[in-house]
Order: sequence, then C-alpha cells, then structure tokens
Amino acid sequence: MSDSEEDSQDRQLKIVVVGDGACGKSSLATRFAQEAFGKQYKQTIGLDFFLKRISLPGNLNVTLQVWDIGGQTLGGKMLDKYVYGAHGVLLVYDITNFQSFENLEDWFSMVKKANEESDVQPVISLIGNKIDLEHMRTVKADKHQRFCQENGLISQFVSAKTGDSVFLCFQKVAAEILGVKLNKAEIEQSQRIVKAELVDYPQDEGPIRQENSQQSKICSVQ
Ligand code: G3D
Ligand code: MG
Repeated sequence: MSDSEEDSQDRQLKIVVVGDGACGKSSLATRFAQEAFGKQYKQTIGLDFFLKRISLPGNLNVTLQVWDIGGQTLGGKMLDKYVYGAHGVLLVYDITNFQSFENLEDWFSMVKKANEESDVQPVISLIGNKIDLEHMRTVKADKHQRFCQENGLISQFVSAKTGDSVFLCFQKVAAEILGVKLNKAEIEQSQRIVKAELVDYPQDEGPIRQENSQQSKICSVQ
C-alpha cells in the first residue's frame, strides 16, 4: 500500500508570524511557502495566509497554515483574533534593528494574552531574521539566546532573502507541536535544501522546487 500524497487525514496547524513592521514577516512566509523572495509578494493588505504541506520524520504529513499579520501593529484591533488558537507562533525580529528586538517583549505578551482563554497553548519560536546582513547586526546573539532561555522559546536565525534555515524554522515548530523529534541529520538536510537552491538559481527566474512548492496556496482575507 502506498502512502497517499492526498491523504485527507493530514493535520492542519495554524502558525502565525508576528513582529515589528519591516522585520521580514511577509518575506519569511513567502520564502517558505513559495520558495521566492520579494517580487511576487504585494504589500500585505488585511491578512494573508499560505497553506503548505510538509513531511516530518515517520512519514508524517502535516499542512501548515501560515498567517501573516500584515500591517497589524502592536495594539492593533484584530491582532488577538489572528493569534488566537495558533498552534505555533514565530516571533520575528530583524537582527540589524535593535528596536525590533526590544519590542519582542510586547509581542510576546500579546501572544500570551491572546491565548489566555484558548485550550491550545502555542509553541513559540524566536526568529532572528536577516542573517545575510551579519555585518550590520545590532542585536548580539547572546541576547537572543537569553530571551529564548528565559521564556522557553525555540531559537532560530534565518535569512528570508537567501533562504538560509527558513524551511528548518517552520519544520522545527511543527515537529515540536506534534511531539516529533528531528535528529541531527534531518536538521542538516533541511538547512542544505534551501541553501543549495540559492546557489543554483538567481532570484528572478528561479524554477520553483517541486517538493517544496507542492500544494502551496495563497489566500487572502480582507
Ligand atoms: P514585514 O512583512 O515584516 O513588514 P517584509 O517585512 O517582508 O515586507 O520585509 C521588509 C524589508 O526587509 C523588505 O525590503 C525586504 O526585502 C527586506 N528583507 C526581508 N527579509 C530579509 C532578509 O532576510 N535579508 C535582507 N537583507 N532583507 C530582508 P524593502 O527594501 O523591499 O522594503
Ligand atoms: Mg508584511
């Protein structure tokens, strides 16, 4: 019996991407779901979400529903509604923008508050984006690590621009939500997949990778 790719039993996980404007939330979501950066993405109006199916160890397929909060800022009226019931939250900041890191405390509080009444407590990951701009870093890595330790967050550094570790950061969160353990080889493989693609294809005309682009959808709610 073959594993059906179309297995309708797939679990769907809601993953919400939050953080200051311009830290790279839309770029991260787009890079993950479409293997693209920049161009294809229009300025977020309202709320966008992507659906993407991934495989975890043990032939476990799961569909991630990735929500991009768009222009919602801290204190935004709809924010807690977006975040409510999330299985996973990516708290994103820009490593070259200290303010975006400082504001994480507030983003984190908002996420906790929004889920106070929910049965599901989200798995939260701290994402330091734009590591391609390492030379412009203003947030030291040990500050990032301390924040993770103090709050029990998964830690990840990524670049939505180069694709570095983008797949991995979503995979790690999904695995944690489902209680699946990723071993070292799997982690290294996920890091490699995205990096290899970058070297081969310029961002303009890059062919979309088959295995990662399957079943990606963009939806828009205004
Ligand atoms: P947001 O959705 O959080 O508001 P965006 O952020 O995804 O719109 O990104 C904001 C700007 O940061 C964009 O630049 C985008 O290209 C850039 N950016 C996002 N991620 C990265 C990254 O990993 N590295 C670098 N170098 N830049 C990144 P523009 O100039 O289009 O405003
Ligand atoms: Mg955006």
